[in-house]
Amino acid sequence: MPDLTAAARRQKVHRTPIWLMRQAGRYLPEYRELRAHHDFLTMARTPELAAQVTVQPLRRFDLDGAIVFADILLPLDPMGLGLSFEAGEGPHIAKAVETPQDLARLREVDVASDLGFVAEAVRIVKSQLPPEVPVIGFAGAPFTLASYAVEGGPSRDYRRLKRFMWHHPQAFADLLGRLASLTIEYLTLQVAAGAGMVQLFDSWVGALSERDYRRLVLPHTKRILAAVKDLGVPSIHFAPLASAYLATLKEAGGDVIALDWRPDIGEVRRALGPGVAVQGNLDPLLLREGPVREIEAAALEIVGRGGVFPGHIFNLGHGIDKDTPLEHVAALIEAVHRAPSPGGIARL
Ligand code: 1CP
Repeated sequence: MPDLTAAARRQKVHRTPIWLMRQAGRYLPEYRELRAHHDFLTMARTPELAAQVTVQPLRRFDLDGAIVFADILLPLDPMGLGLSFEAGEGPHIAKAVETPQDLARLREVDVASDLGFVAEAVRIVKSQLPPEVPVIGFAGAPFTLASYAVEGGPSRDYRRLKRFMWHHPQAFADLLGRLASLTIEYLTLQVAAGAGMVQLFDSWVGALSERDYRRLVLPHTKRILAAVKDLGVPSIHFAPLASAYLATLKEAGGDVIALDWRPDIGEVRRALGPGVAVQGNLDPLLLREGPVREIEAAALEIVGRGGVFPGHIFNLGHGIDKDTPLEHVAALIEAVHRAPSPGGIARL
């Protein structure tokens, strides 16, 4: 079994596996070169280009997994919300959900035809990589997807979404329920195409109180992660800033909980116990700024503290910054692979 999936299942590994969120992206000159000729959505929707970008970081670095090049927002477009990416401004949703009545106009997505290009990219990548490097499929979680659907783009405080949630709890539940059903079908499609594990990105859910998270979001996340379990692949649940209520996140049922860079990974593992794996948790800004000896020292400590039980996947606490020097990435991967881990590793 590849080290990445073994770690997700809390089994012994040869060395601590590492991959980086946003590893296929703008810090790579070969990505920028390709991107100069194609807009982002064209790249994501053309399987050959998406596959090429997915394997770019693997050609350079000894990474343990390949995350398919796509975006969590892609499913919103076939729902009829109108997705575009404006240069330098991030995503834009043209037909945002403003009232409960707006839910009636949302289209039923047929994942095989509307999002089949992602499955095709997974198939191509899988055929190009050795079996010890799994393809990581992914999707946005319902709350984070709903944040774009309701806010119309990035938001500082999610005020519209929270207002919608508190004033129209039934419509909010309907919206999250629809997004959860779509996400289950979308992840099923990616696994059928060859994804060996999946990550669910709930990037902005940490804006919620524990109370609202538990009442209004957790049931939907639970349903998705249970469905992924039935597919037979491990799941990673990324909910940065929600580490304020880690025990509640654990109830969602993912095999791996992904941490941002704030909590001490050793304390988190002791609090959660040996029954769940953990991913993380280097500060992406440290990887960008360096110096290399500080990156290496932090990596060594994270591997040591994260490895108190089997089941640690090394990653950053959030996506890699576009201005990160390539030498820093290379040094980090080497340091993680070399580092001794107390409980997680048997040199097989
Ligand atoms: O200009 C460009 O080249 C586009 C930049 C870009 C890239 C490279 C965007 C726009 N998306 C992506 C790819 C992407 N997005 C991947 C590919 C695989 C990899 O990790 O290498 C993944 C997993 C995502 C996931 C994603 N998209 C998230 C969740 C992860 C996170 O950072 O929390 C979110 C929130 C998005 C939305 C999105 N897409 C793009 C941008 C700039 C954003 C964020 C906008 C915002 O701040 O709200």
